[in-house]
Amino acid sequence: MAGPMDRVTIVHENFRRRVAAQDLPQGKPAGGPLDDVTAMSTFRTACLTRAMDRESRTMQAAGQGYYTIGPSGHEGMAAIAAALRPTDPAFLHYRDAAFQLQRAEQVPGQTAAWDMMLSYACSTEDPISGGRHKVLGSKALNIPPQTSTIASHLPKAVGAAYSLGLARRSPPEHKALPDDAIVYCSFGDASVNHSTAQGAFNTACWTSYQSVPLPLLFVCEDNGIGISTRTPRGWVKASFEDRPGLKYFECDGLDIYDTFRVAQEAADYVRTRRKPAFLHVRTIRLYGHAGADMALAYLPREEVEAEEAQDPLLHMVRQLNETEVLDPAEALAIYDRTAERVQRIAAEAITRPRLENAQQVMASLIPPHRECAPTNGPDPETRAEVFGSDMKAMEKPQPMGKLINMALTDLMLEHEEIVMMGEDIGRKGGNYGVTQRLSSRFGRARVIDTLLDEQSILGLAIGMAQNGFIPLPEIQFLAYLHNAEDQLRGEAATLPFFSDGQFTNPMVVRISGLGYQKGFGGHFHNDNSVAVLRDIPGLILACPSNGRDAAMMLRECVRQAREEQRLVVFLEPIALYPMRDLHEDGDGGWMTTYPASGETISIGDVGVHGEGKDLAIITFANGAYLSHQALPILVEKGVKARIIDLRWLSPLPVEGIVKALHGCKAALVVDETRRTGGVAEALMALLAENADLPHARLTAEDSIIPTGPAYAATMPSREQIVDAALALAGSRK
Ligand SMILES: Cc1ncc(C[n+]2csc(CCOP(=O)(O)OP(=O)(O)O)c2C)c(N)n1
Ligand SMILES: [Mg+2]
Repeated sequence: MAGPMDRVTIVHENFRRRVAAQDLPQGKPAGGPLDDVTAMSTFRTACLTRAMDRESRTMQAAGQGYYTIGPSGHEGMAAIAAALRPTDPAFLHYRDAAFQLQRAEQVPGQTAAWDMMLSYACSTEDPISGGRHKVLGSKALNIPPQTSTIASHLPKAVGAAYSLGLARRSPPEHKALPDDAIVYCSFGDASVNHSTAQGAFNTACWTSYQSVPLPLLFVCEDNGIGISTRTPRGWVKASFEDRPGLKYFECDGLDIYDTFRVAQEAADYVRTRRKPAFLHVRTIRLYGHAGADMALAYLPREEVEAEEAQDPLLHMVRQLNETEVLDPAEALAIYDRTAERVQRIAAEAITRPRLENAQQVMASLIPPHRECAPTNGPDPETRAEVFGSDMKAMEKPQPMGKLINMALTDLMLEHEEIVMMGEDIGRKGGNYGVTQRLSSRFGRARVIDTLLDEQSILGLAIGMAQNGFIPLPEIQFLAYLHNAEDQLRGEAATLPFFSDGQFTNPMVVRISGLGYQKGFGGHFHNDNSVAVLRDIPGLILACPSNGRDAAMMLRECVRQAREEQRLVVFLEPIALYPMRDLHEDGDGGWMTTYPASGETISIGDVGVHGEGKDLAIITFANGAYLSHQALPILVEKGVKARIIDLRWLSPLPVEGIVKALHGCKAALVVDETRRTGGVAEALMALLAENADLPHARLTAEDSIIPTGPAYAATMPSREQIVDAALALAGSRK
């Protein structure tokens, strides 16, 4: 059976033989606005792209390259790059090497082939990922690297396009994109079916339907197949030619004249109308899907050969001959010389250093610090005006929901680049009133009521962050994060990693979550699992237990996003939003006062309450509240305990915990998340490794939260805390 290498050789030999014999495929005559110089340059890029792809397979066979998913058959994308500006941010399909190489022609001083080859070789000198992955991408070319998770880059492309309108009116300090840019976003034909892609198309349409500017060019590279599954003939066109708010264009990607002409029209439409468009490009796929994939295993030989006969490079040779830009003999010479040059580049690239250890790999998990202009906050009059009657409320103890609202108000006053987005956060002020009045205080452009789609909310945030805004997206309930968590996990958290810290998307995601809501909701509103957030490298997970802490922690979270470019999740315990009392009705024991401006709680700072030495209760959120209730009961029983409120669930504040344990005889972990995968697992390991004292844990059951009277039955209660504390410390007295 023919192997993948064989098809590469066959396509190569076909090209040489057919050009030499002037046996070129039929097609529409060349015509349109593509000038001779650009046509020539497009052909050179196509030859370069093809040679790079061929070489990458040779490298892989020799153990010097590690991943091949090729651009062959998609070389016509070079003509699209030529129709755009290099300052138009491009979120690229993995087959778009031709686009990137052509864009490099528009920017002086680029060494794109060398750079890309270093990425194939996974060299530390690869200027985009530092050798971490074979990704397309370039800071100078405005191409942020993308993951291979198909369709996952579409929501942020929508976000980046949305950011342009806002940045025009209110430019953020770290604005990255010019006002007249359009956002480019490409993907395959099978990818359009992904719910993430469909969500992004829908959000783009929903936005443009309301005449909100959204200069975004979606480009579908339709090679008719996704790995081995055929896209039904006509499906892409039938699905997209008639969507509200989305203008449809189509072109033949085998014909660079047609492609350039239509791409120019489409780009012009998007740029002048500030509306999204969908450009449907016909391509073919050569050499199967990727590396080891053999198309002959699932496609009839005649089909594979029929596609190969339509090699876009052959079409280019025919067209350039027709327009008398280049005769076939010269074309062949360019093709051969390019292949030789690429071989020389590859021979050099594989000698360059590669990543060797964990430290090197991990160096870009945390983005670099960025300098920010100092802000002194608003002047007192403006502040008083914006806060209104809340200025008085500020002097008295308040429940947590109210203090978060005040902190958000102050932060938005101080940093104009903060933008909030979420379901019902604006007019309604959030399901629990936490964002009340923010919309009237700061306007609907900064407190965005989004459509109902969590992927779009996070995508909007990521795209806006890439243009210098500091987004504070809200996920209404923790249970609803999960349909969109890849936007944090696979996208936001990986961007600095795969770009060696050159592209970042700092933000603070606010999520209402955890359990204990009396009489409301069951699981969907009381999700008590944070495992999916805790193991995301580089992500900071904050979780306050009271209003004063919440306000100070939120300030630190925004600082972390703004100055350290970090991805932060701020988990707000819903049940504690309205909590006023601690021990008995009317005692107001869980209300706190608003901290003065400038007071913050740094990452890693734990809260320590009490000085008891018999026992330390290590806990957070509702667990902290219940443990505070347990304290006097324990005192009655002769056990003096202290509470260590974690505040930061990831990374865990190891040093802070160890220090706070000083002098304690035992430690009880009280964890309202599930026993399996819950925070307590990590805390028990932490105690075993770092503290020489008896320890035990009380956790939630491995259950889903019910609604009704048993709403808290699966989670730690005050009584259970008392019992567990006595069992651990009481026996030791
Ligand atoms: C979310 C996700 N699911 C599955 C895959 C595996 N996968 C990689 S490429 C691909 C097919 C994509 O086909 P298409 O969109 O037509 O792009 P093409 O490769 O044909 O250019 C699949 C299923 C993936 N990368 N991401
Ligand atoms: Mg396809």
